[in-house]
Amino acid sequence: MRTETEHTIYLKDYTPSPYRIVSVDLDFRILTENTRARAQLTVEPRDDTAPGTPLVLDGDGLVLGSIAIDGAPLVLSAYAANDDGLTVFEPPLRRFVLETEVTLQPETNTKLMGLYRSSGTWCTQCEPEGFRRITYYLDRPDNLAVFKVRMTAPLDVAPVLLANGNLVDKGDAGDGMHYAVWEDPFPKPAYLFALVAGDLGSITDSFITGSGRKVDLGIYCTHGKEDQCLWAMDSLKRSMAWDERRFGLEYDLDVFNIVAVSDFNFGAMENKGLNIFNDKLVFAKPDTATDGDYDGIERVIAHEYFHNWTGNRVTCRDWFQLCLKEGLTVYRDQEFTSDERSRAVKRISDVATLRRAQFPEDGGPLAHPPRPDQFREINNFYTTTVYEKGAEIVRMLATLLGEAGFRKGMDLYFERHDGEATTIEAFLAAFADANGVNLDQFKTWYLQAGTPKLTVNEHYDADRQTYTLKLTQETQPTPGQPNKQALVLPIKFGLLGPNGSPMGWSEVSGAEVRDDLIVLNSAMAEVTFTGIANRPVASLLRGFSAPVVLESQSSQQDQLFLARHDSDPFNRWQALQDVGMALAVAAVKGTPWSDASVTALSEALAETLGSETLDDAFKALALNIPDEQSIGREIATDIDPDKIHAVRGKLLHAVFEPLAMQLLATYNALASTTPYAPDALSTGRRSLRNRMLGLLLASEAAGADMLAAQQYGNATNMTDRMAALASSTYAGTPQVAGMLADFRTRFGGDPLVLDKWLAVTAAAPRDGVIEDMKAILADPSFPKTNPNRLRSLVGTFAMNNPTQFARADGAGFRFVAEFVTEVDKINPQVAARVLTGFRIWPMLDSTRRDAAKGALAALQATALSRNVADILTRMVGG
Ligand code: 0A1
Ligand code: ZN
Repeated sequence: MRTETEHTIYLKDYTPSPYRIVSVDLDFRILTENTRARAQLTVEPRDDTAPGTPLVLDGDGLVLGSIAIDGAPLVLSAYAANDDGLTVFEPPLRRFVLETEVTLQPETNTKLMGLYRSSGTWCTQCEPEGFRRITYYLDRPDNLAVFKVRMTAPLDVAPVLLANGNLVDKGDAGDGMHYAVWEDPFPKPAYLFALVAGDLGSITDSFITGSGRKVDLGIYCTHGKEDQCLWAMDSLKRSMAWDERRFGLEYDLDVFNIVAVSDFNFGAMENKGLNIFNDKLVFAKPDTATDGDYDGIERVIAHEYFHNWTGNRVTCRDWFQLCLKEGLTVYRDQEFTSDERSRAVKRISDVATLRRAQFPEDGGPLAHPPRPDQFREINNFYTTTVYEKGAEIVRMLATLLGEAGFRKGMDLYFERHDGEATTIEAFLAAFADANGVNLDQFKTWYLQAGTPKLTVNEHYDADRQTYTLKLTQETQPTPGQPNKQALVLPIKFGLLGPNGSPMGWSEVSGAEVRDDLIVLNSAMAEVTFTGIANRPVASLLRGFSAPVVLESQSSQQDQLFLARHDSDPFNRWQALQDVGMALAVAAVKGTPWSDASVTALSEALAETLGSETLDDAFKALALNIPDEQSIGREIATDIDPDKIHAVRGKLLHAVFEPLAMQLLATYNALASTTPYAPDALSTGRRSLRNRMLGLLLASEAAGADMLAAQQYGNATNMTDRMAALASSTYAGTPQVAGMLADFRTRFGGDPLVLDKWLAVTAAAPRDGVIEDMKAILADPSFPKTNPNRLRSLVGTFAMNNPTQFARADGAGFRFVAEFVTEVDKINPQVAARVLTGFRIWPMLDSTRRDAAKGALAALQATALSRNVADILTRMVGG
């Protein structure tokens, strides 16, 4: 494999830089043909820096124009500049100002890192290593500096000039140019730098902080989209209020701006005072955005805003500590949504996401600890393990310490580390010290990869009136970690008596048990409860209190008992999923289900649907059978996706056909007459109604296809329209082709809605989908530089179309591999991300495994970016 530079970076090699940059003065002259960036860096040696120690600055693809120290140009022999950076051989051993000038080509920057142009707007992305594509710098998060930015640009194409912090000056610069000067008083690492220059519309608002300061809020976007930014603004204001209420954290600058751009590698970025967003996470109006889009916007606006404290005020010492800011901030945004909407529903959907995305990562070739100790390409570590598993770890901490104890830890963390770049160790120390507890063993969660399996065996002794739970934990080896240690598992639980009500006990022994919490910190423990008059049914891992795979011997009868009676909504949902899963897995493995077991599940689901106490959103989640990928993961070896698809289809049919009348009645009863609103109640109502539609289609109820087509045609909002389209596509109804064609004409002009069309097209489980995608990609008008378009089509295919991606003839694998080769030359981050879809290959049957390996081998034979080469090497081993 021919790759760019081969190098691995190790956590153990971390050393502070011998020089610090304490302040930065940047001067950008932005022109349509190129941009000139002049930097004046105030540099200081450390106290212990030896004379003659060179100053080594990062740079990526920069062309140096001029260089001077304290105003005096450097002679050629005093420095060396190459593609990786700039070295000044013998800088002065005192504070000095290094001045450099480079010329940038944002127009041709398709990697979307550093300064680039998106639909005419100049914008930046610097996390993690993009600032070095703007100027020579100590591009590492532990160098905190204050930034002052001057931008000069043509007034006609860039009337709006934004950067971090506060606007301190602006004016005319002659010749049709104007300028603005922004100053950020908070020292920050370079990855939080941002600037935007363009012709943008905006909406403005303000927020009064708890201490009475007024903050000006602005959301900037393409002209004409202003009315689609209102939900984002509303979400922002609620986030600001929530962080004060829940964590006592106030916003610190006088301005908070958000800019929506069309070309962006991720979701959004928390640059200090100037968040830059992928426009799909800003724009919403009822006829083009779904409830899911509204949720996503609220969540990500909150997430980036919360970073102001967890990430910006307290940042990371090095990129190995990424989950210090990401896991914690995801936990905070999850809590925000839980407080704003339904806690149970949020928890269920987060766990579903964790299982769908993180568990396969943790159980496959790309597994890594939440805090890795080595990497070749840091961009490949913005993973669901760092984000979502990182959040689970913080959640466990909160469970173990209780809400008050957790808050004490957070307060101490900010008290100790505000204004610093720090580590996971320091984070944990704050919680340990604030609560007087030892978290040494708990820390293993950050260091160890893999999803632990928690096995539970129960025994009831009627004579002694004791009930014993034998708990065993085990984590399988992962790449580079053959031996695993026991973790601290907080297991929330309850015992249910024969009538479904909670059961108490007189004593408990065998492990640390506090009220409704068992803390398992060894490989095995036997927890015995005494004074138990009848055999209880245990509800374990309530609220999914630890990110593990729970394996218990519980019978279908016990599970359905929990589904009816558990006071924990998460476990009620889980119990129903477990029953469906057991039937599906057994059938795939050759043991068909019995009529009785299917009937029992149908009845429990009917009861759930008819409940007067459960809410619609919960019911929508409960009325389902695990998806094809979940069933595949449960089976884990020699997977045949076609078989799973077929079995699941039959199971849905068997379980839901008897309920057809109830499904239809519910569907009709939930029809809405009020205008669209994105609140939790209306969203829940729509999701239940659309689930009914999906289930009617899946059970092949007479006329369901027509009903879906009707809903598609008459929908007054995108949620209902998309739901009808997506379930019809999945079911392959006769009307699908017409619906897809209609959608394309209706919405083809709106790129974000076109993404929905691309995604449903790519997810269709039918032959011919690959040819269709090839035709779409071959169309010269398809924008191959836009990450949203590429991900909607090929990303969806690789992640969400298991039968066609993992085709036995290898056509799906080859298609994705060829796409990766091509897109890698344009945007390596997007290419690498799509490639991770292959991580399922070791679980497939041998024909498909060989086909996948063949496609990966062909890819390996080509010249690849470091991003793709890194994923590929880890994927195939080597
Ligand atoms: N810190 C951002 C994630 C992010 C990472 C890299 C990016 O560009 C390559 C952009 C955004 C977040 O957590 O939202
Ligand atoms: Zn983040």
